[in-house]
Amino acid sequence: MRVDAVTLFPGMIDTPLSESIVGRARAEGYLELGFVNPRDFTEDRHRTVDDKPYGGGTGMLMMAEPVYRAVKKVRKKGSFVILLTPKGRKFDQAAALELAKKKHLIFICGHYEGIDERIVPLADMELSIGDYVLTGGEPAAVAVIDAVTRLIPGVLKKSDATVNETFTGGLLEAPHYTRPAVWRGKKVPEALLSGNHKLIAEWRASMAAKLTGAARPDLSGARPVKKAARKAAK
Ligand code: 6GU
Repeated sequence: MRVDAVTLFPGMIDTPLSESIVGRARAEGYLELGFVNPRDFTEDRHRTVDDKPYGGGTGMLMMAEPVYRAVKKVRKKGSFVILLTPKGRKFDQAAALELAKKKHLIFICGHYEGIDERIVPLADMELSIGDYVLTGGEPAAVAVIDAVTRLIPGVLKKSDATVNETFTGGLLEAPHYTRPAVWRGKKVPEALLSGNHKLIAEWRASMAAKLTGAARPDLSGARPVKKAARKAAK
């Protein structure tokens, strides 16, 4: 997959996505990540990318033209353009699965108070990563690119790692344990030590249902639980 980020601060995306699994996916060619800086598409002496909002108000806005030119530079037939904004659709695993099917993603990252509203029609989708305010779209781009990259076939060595996981089935995952079997007096649940695959699968399914009902009753796979039971499970 090819991904281009339109950003004034490419290092905010490039650096965190150079480590660990995504860093390896880039090195191995599963993900080609490029950057295009609106500042390189200005024509004035100061390379101005922002200006004061019409009508007054605090902060600065990114101007439409440098962003438009930056997008135009990388956009091809079949590109899917995503504007990162707290006003967008809430990003979730279903959205990650949708985006993982695309050949080329372009992320437009606003900074300061945002971007001139007239660039909105450039985007195929507006996306937010949650109900809080970031300094810009860059940390959101990192989260979205990370979630999408791990879904590219071949990036995770065990492909069922993305089938059974948290959220894909609308449920949180059952808890995981590794050695030692007893750690500071705390035991690993008996079922997991049994070697009985059917019993283990049943234990995990039951724990996933219980945990989701208690911690995230809003998730699609959750079964309703009484408030008291939710409290007791915490
Ligand atoms: Cl995509 N951008 C900004 N600036 N803040 C956010 C966000 C995006 N998603 C959540 N908060």
